[in-house]
Amino acid sequence: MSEEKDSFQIVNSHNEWDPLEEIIIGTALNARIPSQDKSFKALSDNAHDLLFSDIEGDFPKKIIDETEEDISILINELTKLDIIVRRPSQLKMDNFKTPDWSSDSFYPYCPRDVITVIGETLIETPNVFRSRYFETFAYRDLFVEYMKQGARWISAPKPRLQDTLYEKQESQTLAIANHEPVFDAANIVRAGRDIFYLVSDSGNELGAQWLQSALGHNYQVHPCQDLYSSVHIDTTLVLLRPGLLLANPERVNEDNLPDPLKKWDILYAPDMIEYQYSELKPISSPWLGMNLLMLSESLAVVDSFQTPLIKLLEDKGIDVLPFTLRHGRTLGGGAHCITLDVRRKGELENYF
Ligand code: ABU
Repeated sequence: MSEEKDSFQIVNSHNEWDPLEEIIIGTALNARIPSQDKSFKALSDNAHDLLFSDIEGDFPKKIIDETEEDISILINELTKLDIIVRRPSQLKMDNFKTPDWSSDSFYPYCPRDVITVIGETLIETPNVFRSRYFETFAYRDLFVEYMKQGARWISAPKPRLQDTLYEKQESQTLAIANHEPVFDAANIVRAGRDIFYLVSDSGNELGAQWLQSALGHNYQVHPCQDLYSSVHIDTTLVLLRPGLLLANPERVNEDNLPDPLKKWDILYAPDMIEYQYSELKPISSPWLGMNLLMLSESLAVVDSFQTPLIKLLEDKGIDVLPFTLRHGRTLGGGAHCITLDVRRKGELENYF
């Protein structure tokens, strides 16, 4: 066996920008808004610039079909670049129970929310939404396959998600309490040994502590406070390449920027081009337009509607692969959300 073969890892991704080799893209099939998930309501009620869907149950077939059509165009483009694309299985659970509550399921459209890859390890995260409790089942066949080929695969302790987690006290700004670790994987962005973790309605401080304990001394998890209180980090801070980040001007400023990132150059995103393709209320804020996916340090998949952003990136030497995802905001995920990079060419490094 050659040396290169010996060091090959089927799962290997240390940051947001190394050259991409294999990726999972979620599916819109069976997309639905759960009707029994009380946690969904608690987070919606606390959200500021995030609108939650007014529908309950299945999304219209047209939205699902058009989204799968848009995704297949992206798959085609990525395949031309020799990037391997994998898809989850379908998932639909009308009713499931734990000892404490019952719910129906969300949909495996955003692998970025429920799984993270840190180095050679796939981590299933302890998600905040009850309806997403079993969502990683859609990826199980893939993960068994990756594990058989040498990947590490772990899951965070299953949270109980009892009512008390969502009972907001007066002193509390966030929708969730802090008595057990909970976080969505999309609360994280990775820069080698440094992991930035958004403390928000979709990730509490104990979640950051659990992640640090699981990753050990080779990594530093930086809990980011007072940055954005609703869900997920990937419409707030986008790491483009070592030394360069894209920031949401409505949420990020010099004071709340995590300390290590103060040394990097910051591009503030221009105003987003707002669009609403269907008559349905979107789940995501207009800032989903900056939810981009780096294929390498010099190539990004970006929402095709965002022409000012595309120009800004091109001026910085980043080429753009425009991606039209007509119902991205309606279904709640852009290019970063609906993907999970499984393998990038690169090693664990220190960027600070
Ligand atoms: N996962 C991105 C959702 C956050 C937002 O809509 O701003």
